[in-house]
Amino acid sequence: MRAKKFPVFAQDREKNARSRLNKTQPLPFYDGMQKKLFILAVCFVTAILPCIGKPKVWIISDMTDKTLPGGNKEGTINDPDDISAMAGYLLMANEFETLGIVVGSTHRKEHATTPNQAQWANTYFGQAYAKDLPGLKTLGDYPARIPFIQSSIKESAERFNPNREYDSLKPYPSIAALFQALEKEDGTVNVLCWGSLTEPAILVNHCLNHGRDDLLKKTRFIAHWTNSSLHQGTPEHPEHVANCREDAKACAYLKAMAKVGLVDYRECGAIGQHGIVSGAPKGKAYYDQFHTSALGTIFVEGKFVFNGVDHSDSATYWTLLGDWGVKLDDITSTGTNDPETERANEAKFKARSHDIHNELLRRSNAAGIAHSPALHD
Ligand SMILES: [Ca+2]
Repeated sequence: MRAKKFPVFAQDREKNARSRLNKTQPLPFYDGMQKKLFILAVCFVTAILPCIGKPKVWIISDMTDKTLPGGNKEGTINDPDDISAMAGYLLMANEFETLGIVVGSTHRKEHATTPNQAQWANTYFGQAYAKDLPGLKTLGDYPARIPFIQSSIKESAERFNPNREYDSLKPYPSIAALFQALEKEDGTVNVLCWGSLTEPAILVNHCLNHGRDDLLKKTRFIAHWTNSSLHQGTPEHPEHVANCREDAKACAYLKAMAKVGLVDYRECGAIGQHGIVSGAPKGKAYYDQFHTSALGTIFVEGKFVFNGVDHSDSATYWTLLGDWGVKLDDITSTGTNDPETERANEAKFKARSHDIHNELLRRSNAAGIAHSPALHD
């Protein structure tokens, strides 16, 4: 029987070479090569580290300019908690690779004639972010800017039609942009859903009709409060919640696709509201501390109610980060949300809510400290 040949490893080759030479003599070739390899490895790690391990994020929000008058409790046509959630996200922006943020993904008819909401967001959040960026950069690798896109359904107020085949994404530039991002990216893209599910549903329909299951395999939807037996919804009708009712057919379609495993859909339930928000520090004195930075100011002024900030949609990105009470593994990928799981996740977020807010405050403080006195307006 022939003796099995084993591969000769680099260290064995070096050992053999050394034994052939004077044992105390250094090996210029190997030592030099090791140094070069070390330098190359350092360069490689330095170049790619900023992107390694950062979750890729696409956000779809129904937020709009809060100064546009309308009929909600705040007298506007905006969803105000999204503004606070977005300010918090921007304070945390070095933790993510942000691919795109869609605003105005809503069915409010008034938006047929309102100004471009991407322009509004790029000014409103963009200016605050730019102002805070020098301070934030002392904490980590924050992107130079964050791109906002206006939703394709903002003017049409269109809802999803499950009987239709969405052959072309041409009429939907914001959905086409997500499709292109999915084509380009290698890893998982996390689509955070903060309002209506029309755009995710059209994307899924389009991918399935074009045999692009490969793109759906890269997509993970993380939605807040599109199902809950405990809050707004009932055990018989957990889908009777605002974010699901906004486009009920889109919501039902996505849940059905998730149930048969065609998409990964993590349903947070109401854990942002009844975990993060309910467990938060209370009182104006605590939140006044955020006013030293531009993003901190937007965070507290977005929706300040019951002595605290409502930023419930933020549950999607705190879950994605996974170190703040609830992690992705705590939520099934099949779009379901049993009451026991929701109750347990609510308690987990509640227990860490002070830590979450203190982390936001730490970042807000760092963001504000670099402001020149002239910028404190
Ligand atoms: Ca919302």
